[in-house]
Amino acid sequence: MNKIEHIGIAVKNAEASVTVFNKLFNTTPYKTEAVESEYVNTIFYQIGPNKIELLEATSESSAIAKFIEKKGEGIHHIAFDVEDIVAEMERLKGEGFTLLNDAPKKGADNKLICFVHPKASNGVLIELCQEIK
Ligand code: CMX
Repeated sequence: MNKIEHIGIAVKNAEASVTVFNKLFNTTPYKTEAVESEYVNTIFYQIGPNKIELLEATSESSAIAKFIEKKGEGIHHIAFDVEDIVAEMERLKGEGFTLLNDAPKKGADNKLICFVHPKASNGVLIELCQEIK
């Protein structure tokens, strides 16, 4: 794994949260993108070398809606940049981690992604991200 690619924060209401995070970061999002396959709206901030992704559910069946219902708003996942997502998935599988996708899928912000179940990583949901070149 190369570095943290972004940190995902689950929010109930994107519009209200953007008002807050704009003030906190003293900047505005560089991108918003709906990821229909995940039933989420995503909002990205660039803070120096770091990225923060706000996630708002667009359906009750979204993982974000379920997360907020169970745990409330807050940090949802940590995403790591990887060079070769397929190789990294194979490596993690071999180490006994449970992958939540059999194959990489298209995520927000031009990435191939795969999630790793939080039960295998001390309750932290991990996302692997490979930039689509
Ligand atoms: N971080 C830590 N723990 C989490 C979690 C998260 N983000 N989401 C759920 N959990 C917990 C649940 O609370 C549950 O805990 P308990 O067993 O103590 O009750 C446990 O993980 C397992 O829950 P589950 O019932 O097996 O599964 P859920 O229906 O809660 O789904 C998960 C959990 C991670 C499998 C599901 O959310 C998933 O597949 N996530 C990957 C996809 C995703 O998160 N998409 C949204 C973001 C998309 C994007 O970034 O673009």
